Amino acid sequence: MPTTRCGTVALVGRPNVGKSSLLNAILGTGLSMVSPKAQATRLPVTGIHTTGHAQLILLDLPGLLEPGYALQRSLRHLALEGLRRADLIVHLHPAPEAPAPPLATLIPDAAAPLTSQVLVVLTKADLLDPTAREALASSGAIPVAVSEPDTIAAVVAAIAERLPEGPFRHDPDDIGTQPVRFFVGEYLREAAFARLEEELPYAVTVEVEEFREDRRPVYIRASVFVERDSQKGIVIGKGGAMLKELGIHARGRLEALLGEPVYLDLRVKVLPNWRRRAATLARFGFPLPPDETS
Ligand SMILES: Nc1nc2c(ncn2[C@@H]2O[C@H](COP(=O)(O)OP(=O)(O)OP(=O)(O)O)[C@@H](O)[C@H]2O)c(=O)[nH]1
Ligand SMILES: [Mg+2]
Repeated sequence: MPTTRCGTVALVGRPNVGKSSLLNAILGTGLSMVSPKAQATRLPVTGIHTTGHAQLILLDLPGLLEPGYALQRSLRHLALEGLRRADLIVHLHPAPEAPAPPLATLIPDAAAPLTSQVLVVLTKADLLDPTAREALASSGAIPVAVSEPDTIAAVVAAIAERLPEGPFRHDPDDIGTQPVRFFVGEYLREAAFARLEEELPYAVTVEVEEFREDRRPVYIRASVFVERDSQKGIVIGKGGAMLKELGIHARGRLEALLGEPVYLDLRVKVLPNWRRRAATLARFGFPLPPDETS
């Protein structure tokens, strides 16, 4: 029997460097939400990629940033936790801003030094001109561009050879571990990031109230929360037009994931300051660091 390798791989870096895009490119499907706006990923998304004798359990983590308010402190806490439980850390940094700084400069608050190996990947390499690209190749760094399958294959190979030996932990056909229910909120937020401006997408969160997979179409009832009445008006839009657009986007993404038609029943509700309050963060599944919960 050939040796198999399997391990947890944390995708880390500043917001917007291309972590979710790399996960999707490796999986060959748009599982994780992507946005040109920073701080898109909140709860970590797990993707599984099995190739030959290696199984990569990839954690797409929130971007590391200096937190301002409670939700951001939760996201940083989630990212640090993901880092700690990884067998391998992939530090993503944009190629046009190479070289990457040492990962330690991004996490001066990590409670203990990281023991996992770190692999540096330089993203968005397609944005470099050919001379800069050549200089990068000779530096030994791993450049990647989501539009270039060869570079994705090279990253997968570099990750696979660094994983510990061990049996697969998931069915090789699985691509993720989270229920479709989780992605209802993700794809609604993806639409909000694409269609709403400035601070508004950051004020959006989603709660799924009913998920009936036994019905055709699959029936999903969810509330879209914002922080103020004025935001509620914008999310609903003139005659409900904006909410309809958000729903159409999310429905399309969910139907692709489920392979079934979906009916999405949406309401918009106001929950003042939900991003800054421990109780509302807990309700939406965002843990605060231990020093804030005591
Ligand atoms: N040109 C180019 N753009 C890319 C590439 N990879 C990602 N992007 C773009 O970079 C932006 C951010 O991508 P994401 O994958 O959402 O970045 P992220 O690191 O997950 O961001 P957060 O979740 O906010 O931390 C999006 O507009 C992507 O389309 C790439 O290889 N080339
Ligand atoms: Mg992301």
